[in-house]
Amino acid sequence: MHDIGKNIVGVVLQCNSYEVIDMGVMVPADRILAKAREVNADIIGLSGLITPSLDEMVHVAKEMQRQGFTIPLLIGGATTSKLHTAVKIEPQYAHPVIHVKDASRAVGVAGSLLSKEMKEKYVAGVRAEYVQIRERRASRDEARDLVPLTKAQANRTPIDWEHYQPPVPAEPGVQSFHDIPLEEIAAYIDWTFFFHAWELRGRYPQILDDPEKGVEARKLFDDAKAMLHRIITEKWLGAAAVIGLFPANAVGDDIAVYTDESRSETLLTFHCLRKQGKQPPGKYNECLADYIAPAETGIPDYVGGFACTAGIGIDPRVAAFEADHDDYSAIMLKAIADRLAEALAEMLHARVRTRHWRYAPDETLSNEDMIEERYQGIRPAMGYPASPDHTEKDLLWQALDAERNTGIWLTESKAMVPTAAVSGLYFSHPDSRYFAVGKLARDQVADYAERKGMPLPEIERWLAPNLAYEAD
Ligand code: B12
Repeated sequence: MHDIGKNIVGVVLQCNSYEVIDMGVMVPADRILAKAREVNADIIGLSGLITPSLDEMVHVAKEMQRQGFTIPLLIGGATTSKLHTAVKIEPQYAHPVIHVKDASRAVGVAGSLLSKEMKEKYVAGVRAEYVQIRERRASRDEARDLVPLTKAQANRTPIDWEHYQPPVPAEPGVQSFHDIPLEEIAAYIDWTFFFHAWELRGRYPQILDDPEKGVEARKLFDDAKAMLHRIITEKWLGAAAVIGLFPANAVGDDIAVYTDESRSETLLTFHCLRKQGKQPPGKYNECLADYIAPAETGIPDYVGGFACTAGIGIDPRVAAFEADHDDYSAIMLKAIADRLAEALAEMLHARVRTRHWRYAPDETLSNEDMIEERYQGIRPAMGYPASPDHTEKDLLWQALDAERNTGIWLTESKAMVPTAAVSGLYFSHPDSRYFAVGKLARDQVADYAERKGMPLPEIERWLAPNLAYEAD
């Protein structure tokens, strides 16, 4: 599951005279391998955006070994890493497996792999490095830096609930929004990330005057604005969203969402993970549930959820550009749709604070203030570092009836379709902040599996990048 990164690599390789066959997203291993045989491919490349792709890559490597492939396998994408490639993927396949950090390196790597003179030396070098990475990892006891779950729980975020009154949502329950005007959303775009998508690192607007990247940045920005104008006036894309504000209380490290204000019946429970790394004095083992009043305080609190997309109707437009061999415009459209999805999440959050939940009715923030997160409350997305478990999206979809209300659906690996989509939870407490759960010990993962009612090996697969131990 990945798009823009994969597209860019494809274009860069094509510009360097390689023939690239892009099979799209979420393609099963068998189809990839059958195609590779059919076209007699020299190299297979896989791209991964979110955690579940990592497992699929291991599966492809195993299948390549089983089916007797010998061609190199390249690994890339935002969620992949050299460490994961060395530890999990490479040992599955007896032929070269190489992690490529960005598109510019892909050309050199492909060149080395296809050159008779260079291949052997290059591959031996990478292999030796991966062996070293594995050895270092095996000798390092990651669990050593962690504290037992009970100890972490005792060092929760200190919130003085007795002297705090959680704000009551002005508009409780679920609300959906359709045909949201794109011009309203566009005002919330964070252009810095737009440039990242094109591999131009730097902050907007300074990047436009950068001595090295300025010219290219300006050209991209002009093209983006021109396309954005057409997207808006010609209605190329549709945007929809759903939000929900629910009575809730923390129950241990979970968040119980109640059916109504009587709080007698639980609609569903969100499960949270707690930071388990040893903390210095004055730092805490945070968990998102810490930001919601515990049930035993008897204080009525609330949690919110949202899902939004700005990618409705994008596929035929992208296909038309691709049919026209206009990869630049196809990537540009996807990059803008992604920006609009993020902008919509920002806009919704602002409206939730000022209108729907209304805990900050007088907030007046510029777009820059919002980008700097100078507002009260957070909106952690499932899959991001404070809530790395993608399967919790199932519960969010249930709470929001998100598929019916927005058309966004979840694939088996919990990716959202349309791809230009964002979802997450809302917390209103002024002390709530983003953090990274980081590495987890077996005691917490076992406890979490039990709370979720999910077999331990299954949740270990979903949380693989966070495990501080080798799962059985
Ligand atoms: C932009 C972005 C988005 C965009 C668009 C994503 C897209 N379509 O590509 C939007 C806003 C839609 C989005 C949404 C989400 N995102 Co997001 N997103 C990012 C972000 C900020 C940048 C990714 C990006 O586009 N980079 C620019 C491209 C050009 O770089 P790249 O993808 O790395 O690709 C380069 C290389 O990796 C390499 N490469 C890529 N593929 C290949 C393949 C081969 C063969 C080779 C050789 C090289 C190669 O070359 C590329 C060009 O140099 C990353 C964080 C980050 N800094 O990476 C998070 C990130 C990928 N997102 C993340 C998450 C969790 C999500 C959501 C699930 C959040 C949510 N609950 O809403 C959703 C999922 C969307 C879905 N449809 O399911 C996580 C994934 C973590 C994880 N472990 O799963 C990340 C890593 C953020 C984080 N730190 O936690 N996201």
